[in-house]
Amino acid sequence: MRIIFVTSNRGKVSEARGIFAPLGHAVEQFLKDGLTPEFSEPQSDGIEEVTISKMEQALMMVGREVDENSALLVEDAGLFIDSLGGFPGPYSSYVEEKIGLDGILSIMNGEENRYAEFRAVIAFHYLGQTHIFRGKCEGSIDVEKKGEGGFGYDPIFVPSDSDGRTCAELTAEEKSSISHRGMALNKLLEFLAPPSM
Ligand code: ITT
Repeated sequence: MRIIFVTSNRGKVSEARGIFAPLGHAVEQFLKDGLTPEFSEPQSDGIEEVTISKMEQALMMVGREVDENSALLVEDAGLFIDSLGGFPGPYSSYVEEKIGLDGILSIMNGEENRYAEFRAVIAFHYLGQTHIFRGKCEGSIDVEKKGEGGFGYDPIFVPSDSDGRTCAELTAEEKSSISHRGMALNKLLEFLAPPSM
């Protein structure tokens, strides 16, 4: 199957490729006139609502390119920090752009409760129907940035299921095996090819 991932984020695309390519599904990033698309994201407390809005926009952008051998994929993700009441959550992209990881680290300076979780909601549109899958990854905010891999908040996020390394210090395979996106994409894979009994 040809999966058209409508996103401006190359990191998301390469993680999806790592999961789908071994199973023979091609993941391509949608480009309009050679450029990655930009979504207008509704101001909303729910990443599910944002994902649904992204799918509506994606369907308009991609239009006739979706045939019976193609599917559309969009995703909204966010980092929810417990001591900040779930901030930045749905505003993660904006906050990363405006204050960056250093800004989050300084807001968290001296905070003992460092619990946080990544959440992802993906929408998959195939044969005229949209299906929703969710994933989450629990962990904590480190006191400094570590690692060169991954993208976004990975250098400051330590998943509970790892050995103390940040997501940016994990290999792509290690991150996908425990990440919010990996969990949501694996649910999608099961939907496409349920394990035989
Ligand atoms: P699209 O909306 O175009 O798909 P985006 O990067 O704006 O791309 P989101 O709206 O989902 O994506 O924003 C999520 C924010 O959370 C953004 O700042 C990402 O860098 C960050 N993020 C999402 N998944 C992440 C991950 O697995 N590791 C680290 N940061 C992540």
